[in-house]
Amino acid sequence: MLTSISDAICNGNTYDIAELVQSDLDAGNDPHELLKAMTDGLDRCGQKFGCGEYFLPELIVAGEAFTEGMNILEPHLVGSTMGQEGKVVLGTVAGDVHTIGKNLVGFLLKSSGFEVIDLETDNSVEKFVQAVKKFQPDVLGMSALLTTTMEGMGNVIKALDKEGLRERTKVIIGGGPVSEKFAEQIGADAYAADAVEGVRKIKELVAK
Ligand code: B1M
Repeated sequence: MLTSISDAICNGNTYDIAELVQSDLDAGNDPHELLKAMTDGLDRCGQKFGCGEYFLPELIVAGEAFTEGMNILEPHLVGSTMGQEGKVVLGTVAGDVHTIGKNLVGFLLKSSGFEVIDLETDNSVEKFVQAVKKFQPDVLGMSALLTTTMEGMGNVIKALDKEGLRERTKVIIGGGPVSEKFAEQIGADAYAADAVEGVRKIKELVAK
């Protein structure tokens, strides 16, 4: 059944995905395994897009199918929402509308007791800086999925520095094209390869 879920995402089957997820949950499958299968489906869709087998419409419906599936799955993944571990401002950088990874990070943070201010997608340097001024988070988290948008992260860090906000705001970055090395280059405090690592590193940053 997990294969069907992965295939439904990869094939952008927005009609059946909710029912498939629900019936797997009813059958007692681990929600985290279902999430893995859904993410695997997206990865395969991305590979097909990368090699020219799929085109933009396929990418769009795969993203929609993932969101439909998450609507059913999310309540089953939630852990404790109690407690205030800290405040995180989260968003994707300018020109980037990939929401799914960022949403997973935000979701796990909330489940771990963090307050999350989600700036959603396509945030300019100015928008990030204004949000840091307004909300005074412990951590700013930025996500980028495109090699053409990742450079925006460095610009945000420079702007925070210029505004005197860098000292009190830790910065973590994530997303497909970025790496530990890139994080070092642009002066971020941390990099995370996935959402679970993201939450762990944010906890470490807040504890420092
Ligand atoms: Co896009 N897309 N896309 N896309 N898309 C990729 C990223 C791509 C790799 C596909 C490919 O070519 N194989 C490619 C990027 C190539 C590159 O730059 N290197 C690509 C492209 C080219 C594009 C367009 C330019 C296509 C076009 O128009 N010609 C276009 C750009 C749009 C824009 O942003 N301006 C585009 C559009 C789209 C859709 C809108 C159709 C759709 C997104 C829908 C949505 O998000 N609501 C989409 C999708 C679905 C994908 C793929 C298939 C899946 C992305 C995803 O959600 N993955 C993707 C291929 C792939 O990644 N395999 C692809 C699942 C998600 C859970 O993983 O986001 O990596 P990810 O997040 C992970 C980690 O990276 C990490 O944790 C998450 C969970 O473990 N993480 C963080 C992420 N952010 C973090 C932040 C943290 C910590 C960890 O701390 C703050």
